[in-house]
Amino acid sequence: MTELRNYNIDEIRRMDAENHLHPFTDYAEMAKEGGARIITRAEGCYLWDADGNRILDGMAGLWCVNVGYGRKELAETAYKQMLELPYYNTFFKTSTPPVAELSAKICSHLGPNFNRIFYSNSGSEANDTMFRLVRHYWNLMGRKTKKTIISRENAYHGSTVAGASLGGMKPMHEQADLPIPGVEHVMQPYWFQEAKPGESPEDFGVRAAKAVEDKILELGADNVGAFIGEPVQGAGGVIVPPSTYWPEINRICKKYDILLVADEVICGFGRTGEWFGHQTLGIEPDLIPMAKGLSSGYLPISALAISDRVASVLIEKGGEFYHGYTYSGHPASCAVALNNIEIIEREGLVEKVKNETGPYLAEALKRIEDLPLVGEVRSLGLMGAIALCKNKETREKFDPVGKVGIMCRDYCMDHGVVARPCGDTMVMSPPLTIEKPQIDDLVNTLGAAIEETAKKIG
Ligand code: PXG
Repeated sequence: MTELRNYNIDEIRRMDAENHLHPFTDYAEMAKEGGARIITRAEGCYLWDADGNRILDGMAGLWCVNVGYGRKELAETAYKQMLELPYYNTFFKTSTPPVAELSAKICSHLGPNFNRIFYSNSGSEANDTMFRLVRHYWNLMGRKTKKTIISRENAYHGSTVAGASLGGMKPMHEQADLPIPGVEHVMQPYWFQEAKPGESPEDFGVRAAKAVEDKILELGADNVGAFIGEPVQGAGGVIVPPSTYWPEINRICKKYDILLVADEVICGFGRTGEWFGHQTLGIEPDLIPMAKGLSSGYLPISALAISDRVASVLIEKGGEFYHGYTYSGHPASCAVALNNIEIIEREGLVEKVKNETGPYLAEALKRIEDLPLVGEVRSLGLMGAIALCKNKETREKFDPVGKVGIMCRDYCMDHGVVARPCGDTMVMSPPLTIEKPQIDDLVNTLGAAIEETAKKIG
């Protein structure tokens, strides 16, 4: 194996500043602040930057490095697979061993209704696949008007045209004249911010689900093909819906014959304390986009799990499905994803989240609940959030939204911890390998950041 490369960091900084456009970045602002922080290596739950700082990664990259950094085993698997067969496609009635094995492995964690997997390279592409499959399915069923997909405000489903349309992020829509026709949004099940005074979480959950039913009735059930939701909204701010929400959504989708899509891109592969978020929350999906934790980010890969209900129609009536990507079922990505799942199994990481670290994170968050600015703490498994607000009683938001979150983030970074602000909600999603002392570190640093920020803004 080759030695680690010796970088000329000043050159790297210059090339990054002059030749790279970053995703989701205000370019002028980044230039003003002196460019990007260069990350050079990682191990376990820690990153190191070019200046030698060690940083606890409370976000597992972008919610994805579930097995933690530095897994030699995954690198060796990629190396061996690349030597043996670096690439071959799965288009024209060909396949490869890793893609077949991975498909069976994913299905083994999904229960008896799911026996088919379609591959792509990112969560966005998995959702694009879902989008096209929903339309194709209802065409095959002879119900050609059943095409609109209902999603939620403040949802995140990716950055492609379909993904961003399905998402409910207003600034993304405005920038690109989205959503495209055939996508509608309803309220999100965010009790802390959207409940009426005195409304219980349970009543609110039913009301938020009823918004879906009202939309179906407004559009006509014959025009609605699917409903999509993240089991727990991730990028929207780790929004754990009330217990009444998903059972109602199950009932409504069944009643109006609407496909239920559980976007597991963040919640999948142990994050919520079960293999999948829909299992934790009792959701009965027909289609499941997944990515991130599927390979723990070691190589790009995503998938759409297709229930027998949909797959049987596709297979029996479908003819050719004119959809796929050059890298659908990429052998190296599949081999690494398979090995990644084996690590999660072997190390009992799902059980660890459920029984040990998930409850520990919840307790740790409870300890900082009474700090100034903290409106609500919430978590499920190893997804956590601290919602900050101007007034704890009225839950009034800061104006403008986001500045306080950035102050907290910057404090954390200066103190060796990555935490992510979603507006003024601080979220965390560490590797599933995180241990209790590191959880204390993460939450204590966030607590200190909040106290410091409260002092600064008076
Ligand atoms: N669905 C969900 C639920 C996601 O969270 C996607 C789809 C799209 O996946 P790709 O692989 O196309 O990015 C996501 C991605 C953040 C952040 O800062 C969140 C995501 C991606 C990048 C940043 O919270 N989620």
